[in-house]
Amino acid sequence: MLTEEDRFLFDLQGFIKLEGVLAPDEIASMLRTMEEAGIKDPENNPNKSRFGNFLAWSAAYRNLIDHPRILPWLFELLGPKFRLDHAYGMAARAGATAEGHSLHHTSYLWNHGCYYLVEKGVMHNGLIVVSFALTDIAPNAGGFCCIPGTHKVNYPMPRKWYDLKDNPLAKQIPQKAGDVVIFTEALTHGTWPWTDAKSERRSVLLKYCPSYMRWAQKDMNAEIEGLTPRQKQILLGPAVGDRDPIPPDA
Ligand SMILES: O=C(O)CCC(=O)C(=O)O
Repeated sequence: MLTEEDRFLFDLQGFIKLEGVLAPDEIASMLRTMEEAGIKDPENNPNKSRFGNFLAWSAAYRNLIDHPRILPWLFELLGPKFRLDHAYGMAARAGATAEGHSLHHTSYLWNHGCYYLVEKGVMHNGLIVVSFALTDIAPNAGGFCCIPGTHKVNYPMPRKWYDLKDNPLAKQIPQKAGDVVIFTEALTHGTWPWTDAKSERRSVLLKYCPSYMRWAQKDMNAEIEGLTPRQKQILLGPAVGDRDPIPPDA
């Protein structure tokens, strides 16, 4: 159940940070699995350092799809019929190609894929991102950044504020390993280059949308071994009709 505070903060900022969603032993085993899968030589360029297919790695990864701390947020932000559209991981280390993923998206122009609106007290979103940190993201280390509040601006953002360099509006959001940041894709956001030489970034991002929508070129693979019936349902392709609500308890 979301609290009054949760709703207020998400509406105000366009994102929310949930602390301690994953336990240290879960994280350690997920990082081991990731290492075994060969994700160990990241570049500090999100276009090179993104990796996929992690849902096939283990039940710990698959269980992120309908994690009990996250599900109430998905129902609140997307309603009872939503789907997992795509998912990828981010790996970064300092000293590699120092490029970030520049700030993108704004709610100023209606974008059918990533909107944020509140109608009669209910939030509606085009795409919701759930970002699980598997390693610490220290203040100013790099990683996810955004301009809070831009998911509901009414005027175009001056061009200069899309640039991450010396941007007084952009905020980097620190996370501890196990914390989750949920944000609406309508928020102006991006990836700050990773500068922390003492640690590397390992995060996995799951992106959900209403059941009628698809962002990716193709559906997620719902034939991965080990998915529960509810997880399979969340991975279904887009449809308006003939779609059951996701069961809150499974
Ligand atoms: O976590 C990040 O680095 C931000 C990723 C991003 O820009 C996105 O999901 O579109």
